[in-house]
Amino acid sequence: GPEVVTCGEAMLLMLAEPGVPLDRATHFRRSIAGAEANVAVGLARLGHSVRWLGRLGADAPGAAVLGELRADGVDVSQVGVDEQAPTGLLLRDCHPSRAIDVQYFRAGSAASHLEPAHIPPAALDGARLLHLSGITPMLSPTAAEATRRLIELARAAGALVSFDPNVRHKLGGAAQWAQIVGPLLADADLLLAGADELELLTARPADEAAADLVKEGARAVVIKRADHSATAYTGAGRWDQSAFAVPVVDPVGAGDAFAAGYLSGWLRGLPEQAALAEAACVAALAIQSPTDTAGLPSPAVRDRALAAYTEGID
Ligand code: KDG
Repeated sequence: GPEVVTCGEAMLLMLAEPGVPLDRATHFRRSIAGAEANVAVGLARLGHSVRWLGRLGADAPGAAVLGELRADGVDVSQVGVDEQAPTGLLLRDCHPSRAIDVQYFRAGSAASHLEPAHIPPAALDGARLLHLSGITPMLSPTAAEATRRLIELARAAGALVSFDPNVRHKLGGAAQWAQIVGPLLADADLLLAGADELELLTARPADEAAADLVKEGARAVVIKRADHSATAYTGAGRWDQSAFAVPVVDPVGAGDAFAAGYLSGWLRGLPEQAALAEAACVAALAIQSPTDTAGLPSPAVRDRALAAYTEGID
C-alpha cells in the first residue's frame, strides 16, 4: 500500500487570472482544490506514494479532478463515484495583498455524502501516515463519522495521524468548529495548526495548548503564526522557523504546501528544524504560482530553493 493516505473533498477550481477581481474576471484557469488533495499532490511531487480517498460526482468536473490527481501519480484507485450528487466547485481570484474572493458550490456535493461504509476496510493497510483536515468532519455528520472510521483504521494499521484543522468559516460558526473538530485534536500524532485555529478549538493560548497536546501524547504540534513563521513543539523541545520572503502571486494553498513539506521531512526522518525549513520552503514556492498546486515542487526544485533561501543564513 501507499506510504500516506489522505481523505477529503476535492473540488474543481476555476481561478481568475492573477490580480483580476472575481466579478470582473473573464479568463479562468482550471485546476483542483481541496486541502487534502493539495497535500496529496504536494507529497506525490516530493516523491512519496500517496492515496487520496474521497467521493466525486459522475460528471466532467469529477473526471477533471481525477485526471489531475492521476497525472501527479496520486493513487485514486479507491475513489468513489456518486451517481446522484455533483462534484464540488470553487471559484476564486488571487491577489498578493487583498482578501481573496472565494465562492464555493459544494453544498450537497458528492464529498458531503461520504459515510463510513465508503471507506474500504483495507484503505490504510501498509500506510505510515493518515493525513486529515477539519474540513471533512464539517461537511456533514456522515463525513464526520467517516473521519472517525479513518482514524480507527489508521490506529489498527499502525499508521500515525496528521491533522490540519483548516478552519473555514464558510463551513460553520466558531462554536460548531470547536464542538466538531476540537475533540479530533487529541487524535493527532502530528498537528499542524494556525495559532488562531488552536485558540478557537481549545479556548486556550496556542503555545500552551500545543505544549499540553505534546504532554498528552502528540509527537509534534506545529503552530503557524500570522506572520507566517512557525513553531514546533515535540517531546524534545521547541523549534522556530521564520517564513522565507518571496513575491506572492497566490497565497491560497500555503498551508497545504507547508503540510506537504513538513510531512515529507517527517517521513524521511529529518530533524525537526530541517523538516520545518522544508515546510517553509515548499510553502514559499507554492505562493509564487497561481492555483493551490501549480507551484508544488519536485525534490530537486525544493532543494535548490532551500539552498537559495537559506544562503547566508545560519
Ligand atoms: O487549503 C486550500 C483550500 O482552502 C482550498 O483548496 C479549498 O479545501 C478547500 C476549502 O474547503 O476551503
